Amino acid sequence: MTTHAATQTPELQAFSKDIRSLELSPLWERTVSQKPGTPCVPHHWRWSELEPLLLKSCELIGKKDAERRVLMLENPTLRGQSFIAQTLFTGLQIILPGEVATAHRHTPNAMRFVMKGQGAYTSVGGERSMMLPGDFIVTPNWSWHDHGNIGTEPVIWMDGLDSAFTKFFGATFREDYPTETQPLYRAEGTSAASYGAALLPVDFRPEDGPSPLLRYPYERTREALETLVRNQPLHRAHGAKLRYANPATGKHPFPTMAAFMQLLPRRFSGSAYRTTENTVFNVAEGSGRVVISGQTFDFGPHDIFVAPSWCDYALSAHEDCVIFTYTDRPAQEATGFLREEEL
Ligand code: GTQ
Ligand code: FE2
Repeated sequence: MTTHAATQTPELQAFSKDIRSLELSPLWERTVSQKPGTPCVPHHWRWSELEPLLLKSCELIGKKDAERRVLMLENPTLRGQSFIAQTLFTGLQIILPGEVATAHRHTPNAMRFVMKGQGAYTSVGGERSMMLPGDFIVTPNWSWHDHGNIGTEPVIWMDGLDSAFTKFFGATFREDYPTETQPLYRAEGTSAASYGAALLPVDFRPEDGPSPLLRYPYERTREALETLVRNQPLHRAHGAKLRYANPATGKHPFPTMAAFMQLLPRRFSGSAYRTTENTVFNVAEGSGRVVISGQTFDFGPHDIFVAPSWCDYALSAHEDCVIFTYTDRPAQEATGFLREEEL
């Protein structure tokens, strides 16, 4: 890299100092990084530590104390700032039997990845969807949403939001719904019937934006990957990997966030890869190892780890692994910033 250090004459020093009082700064003295990557670091959260803490939080925080019982996963470099990487929010939400997480809406888009427990539902835009482990669920921005647990066990899921984008743009808005839950005016399964069978309503005109399909059931994702692993060569770095698509457009489920599921067969040893995407991993099944920027993390089911932009990573599987990921890829594709390489 070339740097053009200006000769520091007394006159130039005085000049640089003087202009500061006018809120000006000389580009030739700037120190901000002009390289890929961010100050964020790779990090691993173990389920064995997360689950007891989530259960403990239920004793300490009642549903009346918090509209959502969520533990945020923060990058060690972003303490107190709510984000797991510069562009992504990750929270773990727990809801006990009988509880309701009241209806609201906000400009950030949200996704859920269900980790443990049955009996919870989410209502989005007048339609209720049950949430089963491994399901990927879409909450389009500005749509009313409330959650509830009508089962008999705690339910835990991961929330992924693009609130870093709304914060960056100064475009964060939120509203409470006037009542605890929203009225339901579409039968459960309507979104799946309309958009989830590789069919579309006859008068439907696709529009860019979040996916109209609200729930992507794990069963179908798992089966698709299983078939591909048996019948197709594996990608050197990613094994068998599929991306969740907006069925109306073929694009990503959100304008800002992409989501993926991959299957790494037992003993798979992936090659190294890096991308300018910030990537959050959630292990649906299996155990293995990931090396991110030289740091080794041995992971098991429900562990979460983050690979910030341009950190190289390599995945390997001790047993069959199914791994959910989400990233800021669509935003980087739209801007032309995205770069990736196999190493
Ligand atoms: O469930 O609506 O983790 O609004 C953060 C913000 C969850 C939610 C989060 C939210 C929600
Ligand atoms: Fe929300």
